[in-house]
Amino acid sequence: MLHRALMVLAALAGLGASGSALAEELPPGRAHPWQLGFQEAMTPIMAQINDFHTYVTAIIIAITLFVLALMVIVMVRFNEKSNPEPSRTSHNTLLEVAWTVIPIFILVAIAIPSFRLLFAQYDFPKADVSITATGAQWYWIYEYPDENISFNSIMVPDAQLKEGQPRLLTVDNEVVVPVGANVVVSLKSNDVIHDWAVPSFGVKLDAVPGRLQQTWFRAEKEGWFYGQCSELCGRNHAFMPIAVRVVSQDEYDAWVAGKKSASIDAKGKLASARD
Ligand SMILES: [Cu+2]
Repeated sequence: MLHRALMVLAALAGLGASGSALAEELPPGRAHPWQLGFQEAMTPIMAQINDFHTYVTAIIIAITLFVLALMVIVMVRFNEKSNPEPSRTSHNTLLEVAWTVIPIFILVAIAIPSFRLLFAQYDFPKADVSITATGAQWYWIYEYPDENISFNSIMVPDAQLKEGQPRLLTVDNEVVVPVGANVVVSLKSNDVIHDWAVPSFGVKLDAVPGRLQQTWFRAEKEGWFYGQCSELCGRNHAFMPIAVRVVSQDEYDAWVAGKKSASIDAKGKLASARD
């Protein structure tokens, strides 16, 4: 029996391995065909979420196998044929203490790392970059209050996608952040509840009208990372993706300078149009 269970586990592990082989075809920061588990962790928080998930899954598997083994023993050894004279035992103090105390230990063993993770998620480091993200129907408005930059981020329709741009995830203006920087994202909403979620960053927080919420991430790899609005917010809920481009500090400074001069240009044009 144990042998068979091990074979099933080995087969599942094989599936996982083939899933990660497929994963290598695409860059990190997005879901892959036939993917099992979470997206690859790009922030320390997501790495911690991954570890916690593996840890709890191991506990669940152990408990499930234990209960399965007990059931099989009962079926084989205590059926009518093999055990015609049932015992009249109704009490076993040691067993009763054990089935009360052992689950308490298991719960404590889950609770401690769970609280540690919860504190890490809400323990904001000093922000290197502050961003305000506002959910709107159906796009995101981003502001960099320290840099005086603001722009809308709208999904690029299929017909306008360029080579290599992922469908339903590409936006016209992506969030740009420097690699290794602590980014604090303040979230609000213009209309209904949206949700700013980037799986590979381990970030998922509701944008609630009339309420300011905050989350943070520190991306440790350069590249493009994607997420989507994760709250059923209306007709175009599925079409308000979140794209984050993580770049080097120099590239980030250049991007900030470019955005600033673009907004000054736009203001200049507006002023001259008024004259
Ligand atoms: Cu939404």
